[in-house]
Amino acid sequence: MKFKKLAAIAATVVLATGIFAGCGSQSTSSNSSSSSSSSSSKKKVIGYAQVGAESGWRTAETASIKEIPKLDPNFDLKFSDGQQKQENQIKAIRSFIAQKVDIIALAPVVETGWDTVLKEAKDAKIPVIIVDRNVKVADESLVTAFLGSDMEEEGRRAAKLVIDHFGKDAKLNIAELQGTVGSTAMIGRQKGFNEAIKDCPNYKIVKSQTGDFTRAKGKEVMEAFLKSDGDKINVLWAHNDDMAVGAIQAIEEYGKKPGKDIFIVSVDGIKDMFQLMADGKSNGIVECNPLLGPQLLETSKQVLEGKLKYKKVISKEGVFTQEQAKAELPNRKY
Ligand code: GYE
Repeated sequence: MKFKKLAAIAATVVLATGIFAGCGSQSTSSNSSSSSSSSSSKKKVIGYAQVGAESGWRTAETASIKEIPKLDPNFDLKFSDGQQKQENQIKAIRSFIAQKVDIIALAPVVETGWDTVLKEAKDAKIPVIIVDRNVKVADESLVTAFLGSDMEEEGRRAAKLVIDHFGKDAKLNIAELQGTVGSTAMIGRQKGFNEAIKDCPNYKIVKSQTGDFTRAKGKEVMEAFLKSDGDKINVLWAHNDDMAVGAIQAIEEYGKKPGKDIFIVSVDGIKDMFQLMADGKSNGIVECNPLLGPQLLETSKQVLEGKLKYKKVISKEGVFTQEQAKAELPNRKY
């Protein structure tokens, strides 16, 4: 009885980005081929319902997922790009069910609205692994495992970069570029940041709007912020790097110096942002790990063998200041 209960409790493990980045091709592929190369059985198929191609982070994640068949020739991948639309992702899942894939992996664009289609997957006895952002479902048995980041923690870390620089008592007017509304990445980062600045009586979020995680919208929204409150804003908090990259262009076009006149923090850690930070145009990056392919492969194997170790695997991620940017740039893998 006790044993059963223990086994049923979802375990959470924290793993280092470095481990995944390093273990990538060699160790994962050699392990797996030795364990199942003798059989001539059919390849296992993972159906991946991706969000879209909205950001540098996403491009890196897609590339990492597409590595799976190279890491382990016993696996095939069916990949669908949802173009940031939930209805496309639902269609993709239904098509994976019809094709009888072995595993469905979903990077959900938003958190809610998945109950029906995930129940269909469960009824078809196809395990579902949620990757990157999370889902909110009434019946937790619809989800076999989750791999991704702690988005609230990322928001808290972004706030800490600001607090460490200015101090708790500074008077700040903060402009916030939100990610896709309703996504875990947006909800969690906003919540974490706002909680962390609660003890800073003079920090004010004066502007807050979504830029949908893209460079183009980040630029457009920042232009509008500057037009109405240009001389007031002294901090930009962007839920991802790409929106910050767009906003930096807008700030320069407006005639201000990004990284100096406006202190900038963002989440992800893509190379372009590290370069801008090394150039003095941004001030802080909270890392978010997109290199989830090797982990998805490993978790899929465990699920298919009935040996799932952890229901939740949270990536371990770093924080970088402007002073660290130059030294870190050559190490970036995405
Ligand atoms: O931060 C952003 C992307 O869900 C963690 O989505 C992901 C976020 C990432 O578009 O750049």
